[in-house]
Amino acid sequence: MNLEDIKKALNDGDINRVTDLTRTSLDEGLDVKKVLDTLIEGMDEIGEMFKNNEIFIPEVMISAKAMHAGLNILKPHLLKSGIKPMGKVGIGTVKGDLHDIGKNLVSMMFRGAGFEIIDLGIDVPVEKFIDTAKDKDVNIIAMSSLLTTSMGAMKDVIEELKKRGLLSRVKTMVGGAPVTQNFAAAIGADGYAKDASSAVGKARELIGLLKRQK
Ligand code: B1M
Repeated sequence: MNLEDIKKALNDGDINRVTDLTRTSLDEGLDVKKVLDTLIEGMDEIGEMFKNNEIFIPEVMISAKAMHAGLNILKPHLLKSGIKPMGKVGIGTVKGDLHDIGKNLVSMMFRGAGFEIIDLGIDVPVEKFIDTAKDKDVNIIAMSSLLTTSMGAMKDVIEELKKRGLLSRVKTMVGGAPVTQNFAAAIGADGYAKDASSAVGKARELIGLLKRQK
């Protein structure tokens, strides 16, 4: 079978077809890593189209669901073949903020790109981010904020991580409509991304940095 068909089905947000094609590709003996790479490339293309305003949030959400369906088929095979996730991310919307659409979109793109995600939800207190960094072996603490009034909580998390000496093992990343690169730099975040697709690139970059530091 042609792996490009999986990308097309992903692009169409056709969950059943992505499921069937992923299953068929494995039945035909294709390498699980190759199938995974195809799904990731497909999702990267969707991210690129989203960035260029060629498609919008609903299409991305549907494709991300299709991506999950494909990944679910691959999961047991990936576990068997010992392929490790790209990295582990603890993500949440900060204290005082209940908006979760953007955070969910970013999570979906992360999952699509092969990251393992711990979704901490919304209105996440500083302590919960800290516990996640401390106990869950995450590589990145990712924070979303949609309100100018809750942005300060990102700084609180970073300062607390610093105080507890955790910044040598986790990178921090921030985003959300009112957040800017300048704000991210001012609060000492390691990374900032404007949207869900650039968030994937930034997370990959941060994981690379972390690996080089170790
Ligand atoms: Co609210 N709200 N809201 N709201 N709401 C905004 C954010 C607002 C801009 C509307 C406005 O006034 N024009 C305004 C904030 C103003 C400000 O602070 N400057 C606002 C307000 C004021 C409020 C309330 C205070 C209203 C009230 O009660 N008086 C209240 C606050 C409640 C609270 O959080 N404590 C409130 C409530 C709500 C609803 C519950 C009704 C609902 C949220 C539902 C939900 O999320 N489940 C809601 C909504 C839907 C919005 C708008 C309309 C849409 C937000 C959204 O989902 N966008 C929003 C106005 C707007 O943006 N047009 C608004 C789509 C989403 C995909 O985009 O989240 O920006 P976004 O995510 C993007 C990027 O920012 C980035 O990637 C995503 C995809 O590309 N990104 C990251 C996000 N997180 C990232 C993390 C990263 C990297 C990138 O790395 C970690």
